[in-house]
Amino acid sequence: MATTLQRPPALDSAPAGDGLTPDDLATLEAIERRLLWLSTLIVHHANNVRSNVEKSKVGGHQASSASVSTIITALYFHFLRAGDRVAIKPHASPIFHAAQYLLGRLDRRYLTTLREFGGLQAYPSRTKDPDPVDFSTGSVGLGAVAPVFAALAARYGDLHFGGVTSDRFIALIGDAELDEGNVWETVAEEAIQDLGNAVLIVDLNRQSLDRVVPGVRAGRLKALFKGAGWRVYEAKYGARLEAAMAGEQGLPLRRRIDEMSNEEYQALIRLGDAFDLRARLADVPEPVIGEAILAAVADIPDPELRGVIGNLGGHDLPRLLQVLAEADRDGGAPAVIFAYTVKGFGLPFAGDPLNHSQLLSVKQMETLREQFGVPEDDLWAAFPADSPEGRWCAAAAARLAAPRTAAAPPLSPAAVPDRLDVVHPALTSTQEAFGRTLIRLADVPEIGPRVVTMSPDVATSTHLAGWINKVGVFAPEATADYEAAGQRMLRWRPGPDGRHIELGISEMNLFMALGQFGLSYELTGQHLLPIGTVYDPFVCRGLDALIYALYGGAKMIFAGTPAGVSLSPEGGAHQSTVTPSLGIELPSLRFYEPCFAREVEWTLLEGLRECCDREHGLSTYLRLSTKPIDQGRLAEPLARFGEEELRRQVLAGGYRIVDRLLTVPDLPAADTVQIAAGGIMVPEALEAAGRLHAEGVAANVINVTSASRLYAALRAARRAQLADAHRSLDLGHLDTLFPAAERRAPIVTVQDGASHSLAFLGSIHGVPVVPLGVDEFGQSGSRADLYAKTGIDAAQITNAALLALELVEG
Ligand SMILES: Cc1ncc(C[n+]2csc(CCOP(=O)(O)OP(=O)(O)O)c2C)c(N)n1
Ligand SMILES: [Mg+2]
Repeated sequence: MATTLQRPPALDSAPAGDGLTPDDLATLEAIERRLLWLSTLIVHHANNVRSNVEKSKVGGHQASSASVSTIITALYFHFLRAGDRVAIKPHASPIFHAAQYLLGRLDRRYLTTLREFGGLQAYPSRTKDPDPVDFSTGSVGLGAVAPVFAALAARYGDLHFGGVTSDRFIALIGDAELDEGNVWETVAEEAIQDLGNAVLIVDLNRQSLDRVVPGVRAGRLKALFKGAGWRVYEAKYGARLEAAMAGEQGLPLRRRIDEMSNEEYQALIRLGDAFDLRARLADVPEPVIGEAILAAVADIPDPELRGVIGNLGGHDLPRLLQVLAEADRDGGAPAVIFAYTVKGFGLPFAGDPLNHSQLLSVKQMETLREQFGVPEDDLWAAFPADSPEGRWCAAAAARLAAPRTAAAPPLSPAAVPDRLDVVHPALTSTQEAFGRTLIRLADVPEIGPRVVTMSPDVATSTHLAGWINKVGVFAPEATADYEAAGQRMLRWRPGPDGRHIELGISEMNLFMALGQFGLSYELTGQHLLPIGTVYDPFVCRGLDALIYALYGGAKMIFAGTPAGVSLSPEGGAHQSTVTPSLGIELPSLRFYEPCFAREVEWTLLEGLRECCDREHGLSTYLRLSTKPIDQGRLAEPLARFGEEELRRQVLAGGYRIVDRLLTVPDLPAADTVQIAAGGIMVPEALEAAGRLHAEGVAANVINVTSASRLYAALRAARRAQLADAHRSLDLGHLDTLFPAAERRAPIVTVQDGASHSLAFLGSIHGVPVVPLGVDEFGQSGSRADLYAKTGIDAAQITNAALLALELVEG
């Protein structure tokens, strides 16, 4: 193993940079050393000191933390100010927490709790970590670009309401995160092009998990960013290496290092022997050039040579501070800084291709402690308050703490009305109802102005045209409407007061944007209510970003529309099947599949209420359809329950749209079958119920408006039973839908989606279920064709009901 990589002695003439004196620099370097020590110790303690009864690997990444030690120092101890929002690459969590500790923002007791239950999370978590984490990270690539969308939310909030609390958004990312396609979807997104306050800092250590990344990739990456209109900066070489490569004499050395592959460079900076190192540097096809390279390094003493050749800009504080200041000053477009670093910097395995999960041995830790001058009896020591470092940390903490703009309180859920009384035609779809409801929503005091819609190039086909005509499209500056003269269905008027954000066709970007707008209150002090639309099958295309948003605690609404095979002629590539299961299973998400226009209105308003409850509110998924529904079918249940009660039941997950006691009270309860239909399958279920009645069979039809709420009720009931065996079973709303008196009635479930999604209903009372749904890929055809083919038409629902009754009798 190579010995510890040392920083070369500074040049006497080195400029301290950004107004810093050489003493300041020495203080910052001392802070950096302590950060490096603490982050290494945090991982060491979790793996080698803390008791580990299960004997399982704990993990943690010493090398990844070390790689960003200088960047973290530059950011938290000099560059950052109050309100700045920062994403930290997942594997740098230990050094992030070490910095928070030195800044007094993390209690010392947490330093021994990395990856422990209730302790520091493996990767930075907004919701679970005890210190101020702005963006959760972990799945590489997602946290990397979240700040860009947060910057967009800040821009939007500022232009509409003024006074955001945060105006700089920074991501410190691993270079291998740039392998993830979603990063490039963000980089190329038109909507973020002029966000001069978004900065990505790439920790360019040329290593990923398994290997040194082959070739000289940085040039290609820079060109990609540049081509997409980003500002590109680099902190490539440190002052010592720059000095060696300066002028005519240094040119051969510069060329040699610039053109060298990543693999060769990594091997070079790990060579312990200066003689070998010189020989390898000079090992080029043309001897004359080799001689010139040797001449360029001739004055560098042997003990310093490796440090000079490995002296990269990402470990050179003055260079880093200078480039950060430039990126901050220039503005106009998002910026990327390529900071060249060494993975494992300052640790024995620096630059080792296999250092990702390597840990220092107990002996190596002891050597490091001595080298860094950490007191033996106080391994976790912060700096004394009256030391230069202690004073520096206190000043940095004060700078980060001073709020610049006070945030107004968020909107209250009480500001959301219960109803909007939108007038709908007698025959309309849930998707159309959604569009109409939004238009009315625009005028609701307090709430309406805070609603912002977004869509990945499907605004018109998801029925946002009316809303867009009313509220306009968001753009930082008004642009000319060249089509203004003509009569048009859609007026596209981009300007700073527009309330719809149009994104390119990237469902990833949709959910990234929804997620960050859904945290706008926490991240920018302005409360926004984001509503997105996306074709339902393509929810899966943005699923990772959706999960990321929910994991980070975002509160948002999205409509997956159109959904299912009901979309008919559009064909299999556009017909969703598995999405109801996602709606049921994703944490922090409420899923509704309304059937009638009024139900769309009620569920959308409930979703907004959730967005206003910043503490306990959840996100909301409306699965909508283009299938025309006869709204007259709602009249009877509306009259029977009364609006308030019907609304309550819709929000609780469903209601009996046909109740056998009312329709066929004389038929025996023993012959009853339950037909539970997910949202828009209600018309077919009603027709089947009519046929069954005609055959002397009693059927209830349950309009399942929210499978996720019904499943949550069942789970809660079972958990309560588990917790207290003596308590009587409380099924909550399920008891209204599936009352004890009918507990033997079998169930037919009907879903325009995977049949599995409603099959759980049988376990409420332990009865047979015949689950109908779409379990194959779709195709073009009429709705009748596809319902018949997939077995969800009225005839097959009727047959399934008869089978279900046989299963009970048998
Ligand atoms: C989406 C995703 N895939 C895979 C991983 C596993 N993984 C963790 S770190 C890593 C390599 C990261 O390399 P880089 O971003 O360059 O960071 P470094 O280790 O160099 O600090 C991988 C593949 C992950 N965390 N997320
Ligand atoms: Mg890397």
